[in-house]
Order: sequence, then C-alpha cells, then structure tokens
Amino acid sequence: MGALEVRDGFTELYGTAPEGVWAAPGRVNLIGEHTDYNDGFVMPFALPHATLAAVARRSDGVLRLHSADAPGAPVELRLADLAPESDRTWTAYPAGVVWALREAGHEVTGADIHLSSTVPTGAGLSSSAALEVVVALALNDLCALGLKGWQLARLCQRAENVYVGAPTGIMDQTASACCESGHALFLDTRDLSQRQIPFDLAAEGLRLLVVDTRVKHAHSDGEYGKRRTGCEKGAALLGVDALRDVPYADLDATLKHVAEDEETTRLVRHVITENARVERVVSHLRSGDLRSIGPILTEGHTSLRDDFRVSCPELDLAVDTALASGALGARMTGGGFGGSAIVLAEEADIQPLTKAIEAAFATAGHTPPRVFEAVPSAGARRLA
Ligand code: GAF
Repeated sequence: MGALEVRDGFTELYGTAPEGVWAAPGRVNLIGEHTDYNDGFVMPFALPHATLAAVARRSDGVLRLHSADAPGAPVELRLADLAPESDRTWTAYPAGVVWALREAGHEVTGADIHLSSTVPTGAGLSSSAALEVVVALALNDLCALGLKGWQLARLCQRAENVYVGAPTGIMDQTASACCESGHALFLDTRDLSQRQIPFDLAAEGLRLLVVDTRVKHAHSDGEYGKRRTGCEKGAALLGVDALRDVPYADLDATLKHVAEDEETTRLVRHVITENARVERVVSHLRSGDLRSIGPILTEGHTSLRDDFRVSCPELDLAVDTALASGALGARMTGGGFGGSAIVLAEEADIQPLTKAIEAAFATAGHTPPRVFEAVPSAGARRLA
C-alpha cells in the first residue's frame, strides 16, 4: 500500500485528512546476532518492506489506532489510562510509544493513527520495530520534539521492554530509524555510535536472499529472555559490565574461567566470536571484498545453532540447502526460534538456489517458505 492509499484510508476512517504520512522499514541483520543486549556490535540494513502511518494530532487526551491489517473499527484509548503490560494485542506497540514519549516528558496530547504494513510479521524482520518507529517519527515531527533517530530508537526500545514486556535489545529500532539506502549500519550498541558502510551487492554481481521459513517466533516468549539472563550471568562471573568487554584475544582464557558451567561457556563463546565476526565483515566490506563475507556469515550460523541454540530445523534446512547449492554464505537472521535466514549468492545462482530450498522444504513436509531478494533500503522518513 502506498502513501496515497494510507492517506485515503485515514480520511475514510476518521472523516478528515491526516497531517502527514510516514514510513519505517523492517530490517535484515547481516551479522551481529544476540550481541545488542551485550553492548556489542551489529550490522543490519533496512528492507524495502515498511510500515506506513497516516497521523493527525488530537488535543483531548485520546489515542485512536487502526491498522489496515487488523480489520474493524479503530481502537480508542485514553492517554491517562496507558499502563505497562496492560495490552496483549498489536496496539501495545504504538500505544507503548506514546506512553514512552509522555513518560520522557514530551507533550503528546493525543492522535488519530491509521497504519498499513508490508513487513511480514513473526518473520524475524522487525515488524514490531517498524510499527514503533513509524509512530515515534510521526509524533516527533508533528509535535516538533526535535529528537534524533537514535533517541527515537531508545524510546521505542523502552516501549517494547516496559510497555509491551519483551526484553529486546536496541538493534531493530535503531536499524529502522537510522539505516540508509545502499548501506549497512555498523552500530556499536553500547553508545549507539554508527557508521554507514556502503553495501552494493548488485554492483558486484551478488544477491542476498531472505528465506522466511514461516515458523513464527515471538520475543516475549521465554527463550529469548533466558539467553539474555544467561549472558548477564556470564558477564557477572567474568567480572565485566557486559560480554562486549571481553576481547577476542582473551577468548581461550575466558572460556577456561567459566568452563565448569557448560551453558555459560556456550553463550559467552557465541557473543565474543560474534562481535569479532562483525568486525571482520566490516573490514571486508571496507576493502570492497564482498565475497569474503560469505564464510563469516556461515560461521555465525553454526555458532547460533550449536552454541547459542536459537536455530530450528527449518532455518538449518534453508542454510544447509543454500550452501549445498552454491551459496557463498548463509545464516539465520534476527532472534531465531523460527523467522528468516539470509543467503549470499552469485546472481546467476539465485534461481536454482531458490528452487532447491523450496524443493527441500516440500520434501521435508514443511510449509513452503517465502523467498525474496533483500536490497539495502532507506530508513524511517516522511513520505507526504
Ligand atoms: C531480536 C531483538 F529484538 C534484537 O534486539 C536482537 O537481540 C535480535 O533479536 C538478535 O540479534 O530481533
């Protein structure tokens, strides 16, 4: 759905035109998984798939929310009644953003919002962050709050952690708010310092596929939180603020230190090696050597599967089939437990590779995957 349709949808619903239309994208994470809540490095890029919001301010303390993807009348909420963990439906994400803005002292007095999204939900492609960021950006513009992208990302993370009750890191919201077309975002999640790294696959004759396994995942489920707690335990045992503080050069000595605790050993090893993988990928991209990142992506998958244990049979099948069919590298992306894998491949190999993955899923009796090409696209912006 384009900006005009969302604008018209708003007018039809609320009987008056919106003040503007905004967009915020979903993301793919190239490398740096489960590092963001360890103060580590990540490297996402924005998808062309985005959530659009047509918005108009109100001054009566009422928030009305409607989504083209959830038919029915708008949901009407009173700002004074917004309370953490009071809502288990999709409206918790936009309402949580309004709550977080007001909690931070920003003057938001109400809004009418109509949304429409092309970001697949539950696919590990940050549909929640896109929904949060588009609302935050619209209100930032309309209420002249003057917040920068990284500040909006922090507020959206707070909405998700406290209001929705999902203990996620900061990567997805920052990716949606700050990514740029044709680039991957090298982000230090400790201080949110960022570098835009040119990432032009087509110019090198390469393609990156997303394989949505259609196995739904949810971050508020316990497994994500358990990994997070396990990493915190590892940091405490090692006497550091966060696992980010352990240099890769100290890997062996560090693992000896926690060797008696098998689970902590695995979690710590993943985070330390994954941070190093991000730095290796950045260095290859800086020298224009895109093909060399393939094996690093695959190493990342092995680490997520065996050490962090967040993969699933469908993700492993997508990765293994892609590699057996000539991919340069492949890995699961996002939180895991379902969701999507990414595949880096030569342009000429894309069609046979896609067919091989579809055939492997059919043979295994899995739901057919949704396979599409990911092109690094623009971050959140005003459309109209
Ligand atoms: C999810 C979370 F939302 C992110 O913060 C991040 O931890 C990711 O899983 C794993 O890298 O997308």
